[in-house]
Amino acid sequence: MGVSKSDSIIIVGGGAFGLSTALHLSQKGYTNISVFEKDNNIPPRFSAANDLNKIVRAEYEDDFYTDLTIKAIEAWKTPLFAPHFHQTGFLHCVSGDAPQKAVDTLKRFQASAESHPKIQPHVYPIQNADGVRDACWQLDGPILGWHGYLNRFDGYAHSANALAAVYRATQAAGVRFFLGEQGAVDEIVYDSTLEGRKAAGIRTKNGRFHPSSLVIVAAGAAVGRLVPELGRNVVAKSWSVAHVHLTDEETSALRGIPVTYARDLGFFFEPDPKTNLLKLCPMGGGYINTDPKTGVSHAPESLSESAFVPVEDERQMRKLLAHTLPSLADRPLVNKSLCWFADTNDSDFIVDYIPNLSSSVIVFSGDSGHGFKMFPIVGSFITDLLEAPGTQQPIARWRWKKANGQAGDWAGDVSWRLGQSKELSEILPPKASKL
Ligand code: FSA
Repeated sequence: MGVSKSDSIIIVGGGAFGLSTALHLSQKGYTNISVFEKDNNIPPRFSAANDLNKIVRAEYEDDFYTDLTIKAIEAWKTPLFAPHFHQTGFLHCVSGDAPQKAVDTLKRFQASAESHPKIQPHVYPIQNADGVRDACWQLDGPILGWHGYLNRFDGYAHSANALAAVYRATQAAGVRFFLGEQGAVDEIVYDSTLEGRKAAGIRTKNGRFHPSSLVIVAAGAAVGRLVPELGRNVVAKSWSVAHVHLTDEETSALRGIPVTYARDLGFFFEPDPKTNLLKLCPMGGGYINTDPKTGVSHAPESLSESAFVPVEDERQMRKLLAHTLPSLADRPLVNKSLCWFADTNDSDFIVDYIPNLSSSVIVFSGDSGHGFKMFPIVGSFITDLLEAPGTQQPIARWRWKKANGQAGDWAGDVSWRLGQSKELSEILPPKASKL
């Protein structure tokens, strides 16, 4: 049982989970790896990680993910990843208007950071606006009622550049890449033999069949189309992203600021020195795109449908700037988009074989908006699964779950989010579909 080092392994998806899997498989000596990606470029435009940056926050309400992130941060400091990791700190607060839920969540994160021996020495409690200014003098707004903590152990990663680096490294290691028309996977092809049903390989949209011993589906928010068995266990969900375009001087003045987050408003990052873009995200319950026929949410096929942010999110991002960097609060917001993730109701990843297919298909999904920080190590979850005794994922929380009937709106129940999910159709501006 199990794949041998020379068996053909197909990875569907050239985003964060797919590329990291290719890297870890090749490092473990697997020699016959192919990545299929529907975009004609890596980083793919469909990948949530094709982005300027993502928060790398170690402290969780749950030590399991805290410990994993500490491992990931160690790996972020190694030569392949270090150029893309910026340990600027994480200023984690609530504003004076925050609802109790946000305050309670902040307290749990702070308690986690302050109780972990590796993180605690880097944590500085912040009582008020003066404390925020002490932590980051550039924040010259009123910072009304802000309190929380600064964690210097955390920071952010330049996610698009990190993907590009791993793409180059895996190509150099002999991983084959099928991109664009060659790489758009239409279906997993199954064979029924005397021993049972089993994947024989994949078929691309241009009609070509590629045989393989193992198919790993790392297709992010698009997983549901290839693996309908998941039902509503993975919900394609999106959050707004926008940027302010700064001058060279403004970028330089903001160099080194921590990732700044008021849990009730949203967050922003140090501006990128190459593009002078400062990325902003509002807090919210996210947006889903439920197919009325199946009840399952998928990311829209066309990128233009996601090339906007709802007005209320724009208002909230401006409020965040008015609190912190008021000179930017009325600037144009550029490169607006909805960033699609694969969400699960417990925010746990799914790293497991699809049952009853003789261990021939693995689903690797459910990033739930906190997967990218694990990029340097996330592919090792697959090599660990391949090497685990038997065919069951030893980590219970990452196992395949029976498809349940739960709708996609559990945002209100997830402790680290505020607000309910809305349907994309409710927020779509009339012109977006014509872009
Ligand atoms: O692990 C992290 O701190 C990243 S959270 C970023 C975020 O935008 C969430 O704020 C949001 O609620 C959703 O989960 C998507 O990811």
